[in-house]
Amino acid sequence: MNSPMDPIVRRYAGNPILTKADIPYPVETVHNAGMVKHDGHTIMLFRSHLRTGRSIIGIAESEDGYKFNVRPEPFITPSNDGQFAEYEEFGVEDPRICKIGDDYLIAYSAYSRHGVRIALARTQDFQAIERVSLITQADYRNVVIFPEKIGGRYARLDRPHSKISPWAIWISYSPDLIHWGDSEVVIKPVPYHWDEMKIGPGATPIRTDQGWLNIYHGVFETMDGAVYRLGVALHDLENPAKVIGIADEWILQPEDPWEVTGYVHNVVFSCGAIPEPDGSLKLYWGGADTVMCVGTAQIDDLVNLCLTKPRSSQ
Ligand code: BMA
Repeated sequence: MNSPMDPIVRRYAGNPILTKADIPYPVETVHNAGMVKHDGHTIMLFRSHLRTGRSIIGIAESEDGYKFNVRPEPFITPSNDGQFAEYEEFGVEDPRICKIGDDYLIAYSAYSRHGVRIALARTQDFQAIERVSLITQADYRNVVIFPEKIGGRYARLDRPHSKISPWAIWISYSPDLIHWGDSEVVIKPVPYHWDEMKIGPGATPIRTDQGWLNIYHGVFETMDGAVYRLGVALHDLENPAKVIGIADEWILQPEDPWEVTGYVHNVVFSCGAIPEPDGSLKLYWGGADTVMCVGTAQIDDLVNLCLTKPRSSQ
């Protein structure tokens, strides 16, 4: 349990844990990594900007979740084949990983002259990768798939891009990972609040006894540009469209020098967190779209924040 003086997310003293200096091929950034445990190792799929300004996805592995070894080759680069080539022309970004059965599903942003869509790929071993489908139209970002079927269907949170209403978090369902529907909005930004400009799902939802823990990002526009922070919400286990509570306060904001300054200033952005058997959580985030960082939190503390200090407006 954290005391009122402790931060709810404790930054690792060795941050940043991965930078462009660690990558054995030329890149300018290392950030917004999807995370999962596979065969006892922690897998990190991280985004990097090339010097063209376009992004690719690399892979690193770790025994302890802090020290990562980067593979010599990137893991996902824009496809040269058919439909995927058309929609990945400008790059692949921000992967989220979900383990379901023996499959690891990787949902990532596919950028092209047609906008940004979400592509879904599948692997069982983080060696071979198979592209499954493009699962949204343009413009969508931030798809996280729940790590188990709910009511017999796959479920996901996502964030359509809309200029009419503030960018909000939606839920959709699918029988087969290809066709998605029954969509509805589940969390909206709150006016004059740290997430007022836009919000989006971050880490793959984490099952707790009290509900699905959703670590999301929220953006606030200032005179000096946007500030990206992280917050938490709790969704009903059987019906995740029902939000039990959304913490009023953010859980992490840009504070370290490599979060405040970099490729994009004032950004902490998460695409993955790993729950540990002892009830703790390793939360990973990109700092200033430039480096990867990690911190720890108690899952109970995050759940309690949603339950005991919720926003008044949902
Ligand atoms: C969002 C996405 C993220 C990025 C963030 C801050 O729109 O592009 O990949 O981390 O902006 O630049």
